[in-house]
Amino acid sequence: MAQRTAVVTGATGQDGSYLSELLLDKGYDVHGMVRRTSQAALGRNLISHLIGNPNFHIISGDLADQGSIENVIKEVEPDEFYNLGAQSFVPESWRSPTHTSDITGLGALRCLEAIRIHRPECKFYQAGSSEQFGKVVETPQDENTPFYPRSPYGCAKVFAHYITKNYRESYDLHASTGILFNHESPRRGIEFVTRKVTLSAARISSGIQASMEIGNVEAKRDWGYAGDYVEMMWKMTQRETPDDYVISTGETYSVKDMIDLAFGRAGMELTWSGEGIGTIATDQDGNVRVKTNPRFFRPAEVDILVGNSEKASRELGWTPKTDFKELIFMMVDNDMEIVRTAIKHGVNPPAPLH
Ligand code: NAP
Ligand code: G4F
Repeated sequence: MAQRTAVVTGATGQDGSYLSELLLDKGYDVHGMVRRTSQAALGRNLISHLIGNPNFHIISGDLADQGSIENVIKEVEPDEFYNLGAQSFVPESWRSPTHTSDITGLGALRCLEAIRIHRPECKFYQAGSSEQFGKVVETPQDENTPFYPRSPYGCAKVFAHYITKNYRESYDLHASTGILFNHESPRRGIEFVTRKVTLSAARISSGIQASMEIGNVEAKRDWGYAGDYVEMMWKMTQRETPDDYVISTGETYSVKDMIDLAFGRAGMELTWSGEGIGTIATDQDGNVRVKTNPRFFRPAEVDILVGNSEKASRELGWTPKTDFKELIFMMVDNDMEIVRTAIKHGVNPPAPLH
């Protein structure tokens, strides 16, 4: 079989880096579509280890720019196209709603248009989100659960979902959406809650930070490991028939549960008191280690997410391999190592943003 070629948008992100590795392992020629402005964003470089691999290429393109995506398609002539690029941080979507709608929503349409015009045989994967379920109307959520997005980000993903389905039905494109529930890893951006917590736990246990400020600790999420989830993206494009699939673990935990696990791993047993914006947690020595700050609460919250991925289990052979505890321990251990190494070399360890 001839070597297959894939384009990955969002290649510099968490999922894009894992998916690029997976496709390279499978023998693909991989083209990571990268926007000009991202070159050295905050020192986060998740794909430096892939540069130099003869089958990995960086190609310039921006989801805001139709022409650039068409050029990518014409130049690469891909067999598969994975649209993982997005403005993916929910709070930022209230601060930049039109930008988020443009990149996260219209960006998907631009990719579909480019494929429809120049490469209709190319298979397309859209990175959908459990944020589409938002203020959930049933629990657990599956492919038939109605959407009720709660943020400009969620609205943009709902648009991307339906436009993908419409291009599938209107033009017979092989276009699928994976409705992925939260998935994390040591490569997670430091603005997302799991990484903010694991990095803070590492910094506090090393004595370089006193406490962590946080938002709503009662919110519940269905958290999985990103390294497990990217394989399902590939499996969707390998199906004879394109379709939409929920990918989730089926278990839900609160932010508070996650903080307890992470801080416990870093040697701090927390006791919680107060509620809402008055919530605090102290360690075994009576030090306040966690306090809430209204700045981290959202204009509208998604209170609980938990997925039912029976369809993916049946049709794609999906079983999550990494459980919640293993995931959080993996992230804390990684951040402890990062903090230790930085201190040893006399440089400032990374600090959580937002
Ligand atoms: P991430 O780490 O935030 O990565 C987002 C990627 O999008 C980055 O590579 C970023 O590039 C790129 N991007 C942003 N604006 C762009 C633009 N204008 N043109 C081209 N690329 C652009 O996100 P992730 O966690 O890997 O998530 C991957 C996808 O899955 C996203 O679409 C996200 O919305 C979706 N999703 C994620 C989860 C999750 O829990 N992780 C769950 C459901 C859905 P820069 O380096 O230039 O910023
Ligand atoms: O980690 P988060 O910022 O992720 P969120 O909003 O669930 O979105 C992530 O998962 C989606 C899939 O469902 C993706 F589509 C999306 O791209 C992204 O990857 O927040 C998780 C929860 C929220 O309920 C938030 O209110 O944690 C709560 N939280 C409490 N304190 C906080 C904080 N979140 C952040 N980021 N920072 C806090 O200080």
